[in-house]
Amino acid sequence: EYGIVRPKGYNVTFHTNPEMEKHHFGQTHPMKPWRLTLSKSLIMSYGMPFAMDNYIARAANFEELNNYHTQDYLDYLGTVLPEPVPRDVESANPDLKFNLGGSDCPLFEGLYDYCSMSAGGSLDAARKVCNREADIAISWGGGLHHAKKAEASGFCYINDIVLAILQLLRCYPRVLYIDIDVHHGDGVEEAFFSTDRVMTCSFHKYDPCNFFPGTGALEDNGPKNEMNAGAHHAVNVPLNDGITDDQYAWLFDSVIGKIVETFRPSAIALQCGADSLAGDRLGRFNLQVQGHGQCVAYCKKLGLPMILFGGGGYTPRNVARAWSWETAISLQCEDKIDKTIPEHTPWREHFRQEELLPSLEQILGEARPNKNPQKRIQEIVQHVHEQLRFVQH
Ligand code: ZLV
Ligand code: CA
Ligand code: ZN
Repeated sequence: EYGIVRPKGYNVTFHTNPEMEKHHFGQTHPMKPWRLTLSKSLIMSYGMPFAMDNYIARAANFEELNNYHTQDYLDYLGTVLPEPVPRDVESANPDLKFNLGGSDCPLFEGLYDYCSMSAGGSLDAARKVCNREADIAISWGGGLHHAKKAEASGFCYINDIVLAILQLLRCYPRVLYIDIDVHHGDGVEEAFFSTDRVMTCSFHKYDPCNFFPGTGALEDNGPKNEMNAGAHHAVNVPLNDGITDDQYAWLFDSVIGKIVETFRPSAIALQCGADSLAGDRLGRFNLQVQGHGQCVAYCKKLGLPMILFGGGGYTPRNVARAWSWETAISLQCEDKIDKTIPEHTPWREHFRQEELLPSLEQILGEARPNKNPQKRIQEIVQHVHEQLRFVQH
């Protein structure tokens, strides 16, 4: 009815699991799997599923998770039970096993199922990109970039991105990982620290003492030892509060443009954490749906096979806006989309602001003061260009 048709000459696959969305981290926890339901319902109300191949993500099995995570960690993750009385402060128990059960990574009902479904969706996406059934594969339930080999971290238990990239490496010589979540993509950087087959690039709010996880300085570019293949293959773009669409777009294009020129990736893995949007409950940036989506549009234009992952995003209505818009960009139907949210959209009132009609683009909320001087933005680009002189593929 909206005239959204399959894009000519290429294919998009969409991987979700409605069971995943039913899990709860706890009343006060900012991570709300329900945002995935809200996103999908908006994508559906625009008629986008007609233009792509939709798959129910299967749960990843032990063997698949074990391709990165240790047996010990997975065994424990599969058997721990939610605490009958929730602990609210880490200080009550400073030595959590595998960092599980604290307030960032609580134990909840069905935790293992939730993790294996998130990983399953991203692995399915990677396989579709590998066997050329998808040019773009979307896994909004993935993007959990902080999880370590044998440790949970920052709301992430299983690193679905690492698992998906490992899959891509079976069919593509070089993979570029890009991370536009407001937090540093430390888990993915760490996993591929010593290889020159993956370049990681994270844009994030950086304040070592006051903002999680505190890593990702401009000068942290991989192993310091030049003999290590991974040297120079980690790109970090540390930012301050309040960065705007224009600055971000310029930075993104300059940095990614140079990386593509020197590293010459054969596939892209793009983590689209929506906590970099203005008005996010945990975020600090001022990005609009437009600016966030511009990153996806830029990558799509490169014409390389690509996976889109979700990630952070703590103001569910804005998460749904961004990921719907980015699904539309993937389907090349941006121009056919009515920016007023369709009448029949479930929870439509959620998107209404003041007396205005509910809009796909408009994010309400006080703009944060921009603490990123243009001079610093230029220095960052300068540093990245110098770093990439060491990279030639
Ligand atoms: O978006 O948390 O600051 C991908 C992602 O990148 C911390 N955690 C750590 C360091 C010491 N703790 C504090 C413990 C926090 C307790 C629970 C919250 C509860 C309510 C509101 C906010 C938070 C919170 N936690 C805000 N920031 C944190 C970070 C973790 C951020 C993870 C981002 C995940 C999905
Ligand atoms: Ca990031
Ligand atoms: Zn985040």
